[in-house]
Amino acid sequence: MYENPRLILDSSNPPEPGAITWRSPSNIAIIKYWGKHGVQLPRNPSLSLTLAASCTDTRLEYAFRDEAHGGPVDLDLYFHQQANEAFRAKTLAYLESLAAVYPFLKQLKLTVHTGNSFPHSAGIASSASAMSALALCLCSLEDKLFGTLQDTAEFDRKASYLARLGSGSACRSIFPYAALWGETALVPGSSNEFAVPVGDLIHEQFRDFHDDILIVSTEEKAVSSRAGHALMDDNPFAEPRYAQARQRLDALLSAMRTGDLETFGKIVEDEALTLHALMMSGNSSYLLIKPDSLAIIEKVREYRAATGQPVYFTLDAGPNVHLLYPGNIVHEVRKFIEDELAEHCENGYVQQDWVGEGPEEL
Ligand code: 2P0
Repeated sequence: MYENPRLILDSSNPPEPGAITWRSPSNIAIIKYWGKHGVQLPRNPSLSLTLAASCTDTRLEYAFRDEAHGGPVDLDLYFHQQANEAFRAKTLAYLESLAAVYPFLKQLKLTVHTGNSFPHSAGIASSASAMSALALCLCSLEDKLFGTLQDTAEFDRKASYLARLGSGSACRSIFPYAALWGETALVPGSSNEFAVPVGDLIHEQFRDFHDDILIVSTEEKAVSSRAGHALMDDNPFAEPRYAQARQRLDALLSAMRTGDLETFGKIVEDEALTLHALMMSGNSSYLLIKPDSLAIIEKVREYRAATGQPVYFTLDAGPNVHLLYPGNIVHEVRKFIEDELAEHCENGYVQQDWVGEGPEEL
């Protein structure tokens, strides 16, 4: 949708070298994206809370190179100050895939310095924060070189679009508090191509919300998200699942609008278990949750039954458990985590996070 106009630099008037840096957070899906077609086009709409502490900082340096722009993108990449060939190859493939949108990338020498706020290999998904940070750098670069993204809403939309091309869930990280990705009549302006902000559609208590991530295992997953999405293509429950996600989105938006925590919590947990049930019921079946994930889930439900506190679990495509709860009970919940849940985490590790205001340019 952004192929035209093709943005090309005038080699008789080359730009000065420069650099751009963005910090962008991860996000946690409440309604899950699971199943896609084309280039990261979702089978159902998803809705996420934008996090604050789990983020990626990316600095993009650029300089004009006076060469024909038909060759490969010229890229160096450093992850935590070290040249990283695996990330370079991944980023290069992404930048090459953008050539139709951004032919000018081939006219530049690019150097990326990137790093995460959380320990590498902590089992925390980094593709959402990493791809959104890079997409934001690319939009700032476009605006610096061509002045074409002066409008903030248009800037964010394009950043979300570019992030989506790198990793579907990354498109939701662009916006403060909460984002919705996928076309639905429930939210005017929603699209399969990019996410839209929905922070204004939710009760203020969801802006002061915590997500403590209980790291059950840091081992690499047996089945990647890419392969997991692909397995949805012939999952016998795929169609009812996509319909269910739409119904749940409707109920979730109402609950989040009015601040109905109980309904919110029920949908959060049902979505988490459905996601993993889909993994268990595909062809081939697989399991990503571990005994400690289940032990935590059971303890959370027991704690809620005993105390009445609104603490809910969700899961990403992995064994780690996210605990979602409002800010006014942070002290009680942190004590519960310390006393009862940390023992189920690898080296007792818990990444504390909360709902945040979205990316910032540094
Ligand atoms: C989500 N997940 O909505 C769902 C729920 C994980 C569980 O999107 O292939 O890394 O890059 O589009 O976004 C993880 O998959 O997949 C994911 P690609 P992505 O957050």
